[in-house]
This record gives sequence, structure tokens and C-alpha cells, in this order.
Amino acid sequence: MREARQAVEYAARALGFSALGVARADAPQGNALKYWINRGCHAGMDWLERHLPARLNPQLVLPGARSVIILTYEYPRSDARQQKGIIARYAQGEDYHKLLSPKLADLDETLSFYGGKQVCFSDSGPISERFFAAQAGLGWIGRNGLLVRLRGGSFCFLSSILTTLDLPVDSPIPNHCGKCRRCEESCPTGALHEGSCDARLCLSYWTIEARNEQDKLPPKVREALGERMFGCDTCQEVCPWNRLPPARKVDPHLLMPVRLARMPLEELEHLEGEPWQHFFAGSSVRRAGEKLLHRTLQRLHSSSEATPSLELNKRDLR
Ligand code: B12
Ligand code: SF4
Ligand code: SF4
Repeated sequence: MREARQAVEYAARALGFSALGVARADAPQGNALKYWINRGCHAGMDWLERHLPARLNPQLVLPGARSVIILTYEYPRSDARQQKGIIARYAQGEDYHKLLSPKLADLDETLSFYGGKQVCFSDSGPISERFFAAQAGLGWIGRNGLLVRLRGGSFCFLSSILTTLDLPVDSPIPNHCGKCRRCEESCPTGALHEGSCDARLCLSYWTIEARNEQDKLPPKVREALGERMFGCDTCQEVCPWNRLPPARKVDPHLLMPVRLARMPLEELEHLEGEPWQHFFAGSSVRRAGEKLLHRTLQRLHSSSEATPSLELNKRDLR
């Protein structure tokens, strides 16, 4: 199976992935996920609860699964919005699900040649991608809850391939957070605790996933929203490991198009229906949907009226 691993590594490199690691599909996941859900940290993301058995047992996703391949794909390391309203780095460009799916299908084909059956995901499947990425030695789970790498930090997407092939596996690497607690200390809502993120307090949840009309923004979260319009990168911006250059050149498809970079907040607010669909066609921002994005924009608008001195354009443009 060494040959199969070499072949998939070679193909992944050619397709633009920055690294690949392999873990055993039956690696013991412990109780962290169950505990997290029992405490209600998944907020309104009921699908996480529904998929719990599959998440904890890859055999339910692919009977006969022996290995999990995890791949990293770099995304931009700076914020490109030249107008008010911050969009998290990972969502600045084209929808990464659409970008990565055909690449994963190519890798599936390579592995099929060696007799494997596969299922592939990027963010969309019932599999704990960070857990397997850490098991596969690609990095460690930092106090911000994310996979942090020695080369490239945490600014990357994770993709996963479950396969029936018994591939040579990698070993986990030590945690390099040391005494640092910058992410925990700078999280605007205190959502982080020892590598676990409580979605009920996470601004990323409130600006991307809280699409239920009944979802009422807790006052603490409302106050902390700042200028964020989609997602939140604070616990990554402060991480010293993200000061290092990317592990590989960023795919231009993931860069922010000029029309979005320059679109004033007030004009975004007035986009509705067909024009909204058209403007965000193919963009990762579509995930929030029109209603949630409008709700967030309204809050931004009212908070910027209350605090006119807020200046966004001076944000970190490293
Ligand atoms: C649901 C979800 C969210 C939710 C909940 C966040 C959360 N902390 O889980 C919300 C909407 C808030 C969110 C936000 C973000 N997300 Co998100 N999210 C996911 C998703 C779909 C599932 C994560 C999940 O299951 N969480 C529940 C926790 C408990 O499970 P887990 O983190 O996998 O934990 C496992 C292991 O870590 C392990 N574990 C955890 N702690 C410990 C401790 C010990 C001692 C042990 C042994 C094991 C262990 O056990 C758990 C169970 O197996 C994943 C994709 C995926 N399929 O995995 C992306 C993912 C984690 N998100 C991602 C990103 C980029 C983000 C944001 C940065 C986006 C943004 N800029 O706004 C933020 C960051 C917030 C943060 N600090 O976590 C990336 C992370 C890439 C990376 N470098 O790690 C992923 C992997 C998507 C992808 N495929 O690229 N996200
Ligand atoms: S994404 Fe923002 S709100 Fe969520 S844990 Fe990180 S810093 Fe806190
Ligand atoms: S900011 Fe510090 S504690 Fe948080 S993930 Fe990075 S190194 Fe670890």
C-alpha cells in the first residue's frame, strides 16, 4: 500500500494541496465530541447531534474503512475588504466546497486504481476533520480549537478521504502552544476554553450558521460583533504560528474579487432577491444566506452609527 500512498501524495501535490497525512480510521476519538454536544455547545447546529454516531464511527460512513487521509489547502492570510464589514479569510473567494470537490474526485480515482473504495469530504461530512488531521501528524489542536501547523499555522482548509485501503499511517506531533493563551484571551466573547469552542458564544456561528429566525443574538455576542459581517478570525489573527508564510502559494480562486472588496456596506444592505443571488453566485458567503447576512448587516449598520469613529480600512493587511 506504500505505492498507493505515494501515488495519492503525488496527485494531491499536483492538484494544489499543501500537505497530506494518514491516520487509522479506528483511532480512538475519546469523549470530547459527545461531551461538547451534551453541554449544548453546538448551539442550533442540530445536524451535529444527528450525525454523532457516524462521526464517532467511520464504519457507518464507509463500511470497511481502514484509513483516513487528511489534506490541507491554503487560504488567504490577509483581509482584503476595502470597505466596512469584515469577511473571514477562508470565505473571501470562491466556494471552497465547489473548488475542492473535483480535486477530491481525482484523488478518489487514483485510489480506486489500487482497489480502494472511498468517500471524500471537505467540511461537509460526518467526520471530525481536526481530530484526524492531528492524528495524521499534520499539526496539533491549538487552544483556539483549530489544527495549527508548524509550517503555515491554521489558515488552511481540511479535506478528508475515508478509504478501505490500509495505507501507511503518520504519527501525531507534540502540541506547540506552550504557555501561550493569546487566542483564549483575545476571543471577544470568551468562547474558547482549552481548545474547545462554545458555538453559543462564537461570532462565527452567529454570522454564518444561526439561520433560524428564532435565533436571538445574546447581548454579549451583539456587543462583541464589531465590524464582522461573515465569520471571525480573531483567534487565528493573534496566533504566533500564523505569522509564518503559507505552506504553499494561495490559489487565486480563493482571493476576494474586486467587486466584493470594494462594495460599500450600504449597497450590500440593499441587495435583495435576484441581485443578491447574482452578486454572491459561487461565493463562500452564500452559506449564510440572504436573511442572516441582512440581519448581520443591519446590526453592523446600527453599531457603526453609534460608534462612527470605528475605522475598518486600517485592519491588518499583512
Ligand atoms: C461545526 C463547525 C464549526 C462551528 C463550531 C466550532 C467548533 N469548535 O467545533 C462554528 C460555526 C462555530 C465554526 C467556526 C469556525 N470554523 Co468550523 N467547522 C465545524 C465543523 C463542520 C465540525 C466541527 C466539530 O465537529 N466540532 C465539534 C468539536 C468538539 O469536534 P472537533 O473539533 O472535531 O473535536 C474532535 C477532536 O478535536 C477531538 N478533541 C477535541 N478536543 C480534544 C481534547 C482531547 C484531549 C482529545 C483526546 C481529543 C480532543 O475530539 C473531537 C471529537 O472527535 C468542521 C468540519 C468537520 N467536519 O470537522 C469545521 C472546521 C473545524 N471549521 C473550520 C474553520 C476554518 C472555522 C473558523 C475559523 C471559520 C471562521 N473564520 O469564522 C471558525 C473557528 C472557530 C473555532 N475557534 O473553532 C475548519 C478548521 C481548519 C483548521 N485549521 O483547523 C474546519 C475543519 C472546516 C474545514 N474542513 O476546513 N465551525
Ligand atoms: S472565531 Fe471569534 S468568537 Fe469564535 S472562538 Fe474564535 S475569536 Fe472567539
Ligand atoms: S494563539 Fe497561542 S495558544 Fe492559541 S493556538 Fe496559537 S499558539 Fe496555541
